[in-house]
Amino acid sequence: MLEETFVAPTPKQAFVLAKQKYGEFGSLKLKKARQIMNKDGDLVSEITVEIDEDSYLRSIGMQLREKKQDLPDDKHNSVAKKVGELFADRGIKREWIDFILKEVSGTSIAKDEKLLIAYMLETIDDSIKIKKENLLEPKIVMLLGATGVGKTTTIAKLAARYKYATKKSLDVAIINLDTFRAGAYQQLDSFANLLGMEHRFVKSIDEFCDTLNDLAHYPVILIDTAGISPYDSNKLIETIEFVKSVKDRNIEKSLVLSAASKYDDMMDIYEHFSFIDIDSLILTKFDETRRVGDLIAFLMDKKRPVAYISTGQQVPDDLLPASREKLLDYFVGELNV
Ligand SMILES: Nc1nc2c(ncn2[C@@H]2O[C@H](COP(=O)(O)OP(=O)(O)OP(=O)(O)O)[C@@H](O)[C@H]2O)c(=O)[nH]1
Ligand SMILES: [Mg+2]
Repeated sequence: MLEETFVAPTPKQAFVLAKQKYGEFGSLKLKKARQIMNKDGDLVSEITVEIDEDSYLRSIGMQLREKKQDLPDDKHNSVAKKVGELFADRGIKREWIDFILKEVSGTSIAKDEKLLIAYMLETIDDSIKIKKENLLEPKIVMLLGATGVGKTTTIAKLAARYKYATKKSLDVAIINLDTFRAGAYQQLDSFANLLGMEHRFVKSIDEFCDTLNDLAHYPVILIDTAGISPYDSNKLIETIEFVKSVKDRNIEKSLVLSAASKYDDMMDIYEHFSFIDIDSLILTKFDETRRVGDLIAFLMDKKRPVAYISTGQQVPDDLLPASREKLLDYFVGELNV
């Protein structure tokens, strides 16, 4: 038996989600239901259902073969070992792999290489969170991250998306808090001029609050910040002060990370920014790497929703709303299966 958790506003809606996924393939058994607090402080319902192996296999479109072929144990172990190593070599954490292998141990999934890979990919897919794009919703978004990851370029791409990607076209203003880097003003100013957008350069907290008030009539405000390396506490403290100074407006804080970074570096950066509640992630430089296993492992650990994927330097084209399919596509390409 396999278990899966579904979350929705009510237990009934959560069960409907489970039925949508597995219901047509067999009966579902409810194992647990509880109320949990989501990140926005709302009470939501979480249910855990038990799915039998056949229903699971059918739901992922696999042909059922002879159930429980009596393969010798060493055959079963060698499939699990091979698939385990395949994922471990691509950066997926050993504890997670062992947990999954234990979960499927003794079932027909564990005896078939393709099925086991499909099962592991499906489980990874389930644990990656996506933030759905809404180009019609007014918002203030602040981009944060290490130096050179692509914050400013992404601000320009986002600004162009809000302004030109839908008929409704929300007016965009840009605030630049990067007081550290020479040339930071000019870089964003030339984008803003090109796109015909308001651009303000702000040097102090008072100025920041005044500017937000001044620009209150803009439905979308994008805020660029200075690149902060994990060892630069001064810049981090200044940026935290900027964030904490705004009490009456909701700012979405989005951490920009390079997809080419190593797992430990991503964890360090994420921890470094942990004083600022990060709401979403923007992943850049997908065009510069063929190895996204570290990134996938990081996303599975931190469970922060991914909002966008950047695939190159071109403004505005090289920015995509994030999707699980896209992220998994990169990873499957790397698995070479
Ligand atoms: N290949 C590639 N290059 C990118 C991508 N996004 C941004 N860049 C490039 O990365 C470099 C740095 O981009 P910026 O947008 O200035 O990065 P930043 O995070 O604002 O940098 P700082 O403000 O100095 O911290 C530029 O040459 C961009 O063109 C991407 O998705 N792929
Ligand atoms: Mg910048």
